[in-house]
Amino acid sequence: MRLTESQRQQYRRDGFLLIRGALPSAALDRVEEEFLGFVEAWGGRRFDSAQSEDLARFLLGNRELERKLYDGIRDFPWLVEFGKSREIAEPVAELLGEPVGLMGKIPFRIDLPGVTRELAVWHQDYRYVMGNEEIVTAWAPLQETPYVRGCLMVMPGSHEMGVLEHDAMVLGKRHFPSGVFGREVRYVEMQRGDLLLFHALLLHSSSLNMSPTARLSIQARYSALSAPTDPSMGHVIPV
Ligand SMILES: O=C(O)CCC(=O)C(=O)O
Repeated sequence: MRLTESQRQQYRRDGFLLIRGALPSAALDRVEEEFLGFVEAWGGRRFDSAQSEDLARFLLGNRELERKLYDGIRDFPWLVEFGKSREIAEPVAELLGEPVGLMGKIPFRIDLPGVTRELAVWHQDYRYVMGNEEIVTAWAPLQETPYVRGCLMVMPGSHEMGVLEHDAMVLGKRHFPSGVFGREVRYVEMQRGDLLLFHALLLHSSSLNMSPTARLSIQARYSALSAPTDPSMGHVIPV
């Protein structure tokens, strides 16, 4: 799939691009299956769907397992395979206009109902990802993610503000830039299969999962191969 000129312009102007139905169902099924396999192997219970309310309750009651899944899953090769898929890598390469690489550290988020522990408050990825300011994050939910399941929020055009100091702190450990809240905020509701690509300087935030089921998502990051990256983001894998 090639991006249209209007999609490229949108990304340049807004700092993000939502591509509906970009990801094949089979790729998402595979990730979901792997996740449920870990729940079974590490938690001793089999669930047929990651959208089961029983699963959310099971994980809410088992903090240690939730932590183990959160930290353990990011190291697996099937996440790299997912990140290398052409449905993501090709549009990213088009946006950056040159060959790109996938950064080896690929977070897999598990946001359980009502849990604020992992909430990412307003931030620019550059603060954490470093390396270079053109890095693209590909955010892919494993399920429908409307407002009530905690869709991402973005501030269109905020990437034009340059690198911001994240000078304020909340929830004991999260930093955000103060003085940015007069801007337009967009809630990006997504379906399974949709893909959100955004610029490393775009201001964005989690919102709370208020649904009865888990909100699972993958955040793969891509850099131009010619640009510097920070070693903390892992080895850059050409795609
Ligand atoms: O998924 C979320 O809620 C936040 C993700 C995020 O902020 C990021 O990937 O940079």
